[in-house]
Amino acid sequence: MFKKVLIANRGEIAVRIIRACREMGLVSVAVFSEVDRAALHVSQADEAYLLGPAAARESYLNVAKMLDVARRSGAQAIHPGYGFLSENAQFARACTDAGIKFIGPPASAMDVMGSKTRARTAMQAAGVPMVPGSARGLSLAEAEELAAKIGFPVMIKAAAGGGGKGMRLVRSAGELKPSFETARSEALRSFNDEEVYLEKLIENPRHIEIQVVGDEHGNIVYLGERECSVQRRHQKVIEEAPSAVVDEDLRRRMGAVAVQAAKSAGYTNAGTVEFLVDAQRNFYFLEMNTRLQVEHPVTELITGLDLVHLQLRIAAGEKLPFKQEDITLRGHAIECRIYAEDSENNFFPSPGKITRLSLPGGPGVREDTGVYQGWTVPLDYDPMLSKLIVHAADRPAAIARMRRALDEYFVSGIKTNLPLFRRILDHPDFIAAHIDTGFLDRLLMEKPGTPSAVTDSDLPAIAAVSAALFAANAAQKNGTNGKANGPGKQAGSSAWARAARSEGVRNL
Ligand code: MV4
Repeated sequence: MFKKVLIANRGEIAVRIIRACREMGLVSVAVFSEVDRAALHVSQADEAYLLGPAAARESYLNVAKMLDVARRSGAQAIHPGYGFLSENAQFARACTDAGIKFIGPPASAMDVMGSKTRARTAMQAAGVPMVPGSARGLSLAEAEELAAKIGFPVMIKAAAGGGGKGMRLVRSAGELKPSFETARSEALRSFNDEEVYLEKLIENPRHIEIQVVGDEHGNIVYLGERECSVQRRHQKVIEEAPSAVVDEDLRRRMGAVAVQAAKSAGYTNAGTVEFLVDAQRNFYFLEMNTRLQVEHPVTELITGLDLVHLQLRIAAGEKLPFKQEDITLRGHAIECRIYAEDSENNFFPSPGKITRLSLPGGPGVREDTGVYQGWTVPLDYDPMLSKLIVHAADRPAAIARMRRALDEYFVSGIKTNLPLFRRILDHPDFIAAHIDTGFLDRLLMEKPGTPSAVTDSDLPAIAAVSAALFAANAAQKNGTNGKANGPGKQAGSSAWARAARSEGVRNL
């Protein structure tokens, strides 16, 4: 085992990896940009080195500077976290060339999965079920011919894309040419690679992914699935494990396919195979993420495993300490990604100083945070502040626990998307697990009580409802609702009320 690990990242994931290093007796080396001098990960690590200015190109994305810190600090391994350099095969190669262990898959596996067409070609050869479409890049004429064959609607996707970038939905033959041309030029502009390919559209799919982990001795195991359908603009908002639509049989089949996909790419370490799942529960390979993912904690909670410990052990050459049949899933876990975005105002970014921060705790609550009270959130990076994760016996209990934890969560100074989670967790479709990738957009279209929808003729009804609510609330406060533990108990103790109390406001 190496003794010193450089964490080439910032924020909550850097803190997460530093914690694993500490638990394993490894010395952790943090890196930081000029705006991150006072960041949490810097104070938590054993050592910290300045990379350069805030701009990621001059700091967290700078290969030469990162390797220079590795050399100066004497780190024998680099954990890239997620984002930044984590899926950069050239960086992985540069680490290897410099005699430093890259904690992740081999660069060759990153190359295969980094190109969606290379991945599709490899997965097709391995017999992995895929969305009907082309395995390689197409000309316009080829795209027109294929679309006519598989039928509209289709998706045009950039080979170098992923995560929703460089994608075009084409509903009919007439739209194909202009969409193809915009997709191509967008791909060229964004990825410096104009290769595009075509797939049949899967309408309103679920996004379900399988966690895999493989050692460097040929053993690969799947660790169940994560349901990641609750997303907005390709940014995940809530993830959970297990998925309500995946039964044991489907899990075994998706798991076997994910292991097959990983094996055929020569994959090692932790990775995720993403699938689209349609309403009939058919599943299709989408892409493979060659990194530790943001949402890995939900898998950790239901498997009882520590994925970062495993990553470090695998990178050090150890064998997986378990076999597939040793993996059992226990209970249900949900993660909410807390962003510095005002969900009540078009998700407007809200950087600034966190003047008050009170985090939830108690049974089954985990909070992976990269911030602290007094920290000024810079606007230079991703706006995710922390992840709130809960674990409970089953899905309803996990939802109840998450609602309770959200009630305990208090942030001031910046706006966050915390109010959105209360809406999601109270939504009948979420409660019934009727979620697909369109769920959150649909929820955001619903505007209960929009003032513009109110007319004068509604006023008497509004007055009547208000009076009824007032009376019911007063009855609950007086304990006359007959319930010792009903929702009325919460009425006097919202996070806002607690904040006001702690600031000396009386009678709340
Ligand atoms: C699709 C699709 C439907 N049909 N491909 C979006 C991200 C990128 N990785 C792939 N994406 C999609 N590909 C076919 N053939 C729908 C999506 C999609 C989506 C996928 C996963 C999670 C959220 C999504 C939101 C919108 C669209």
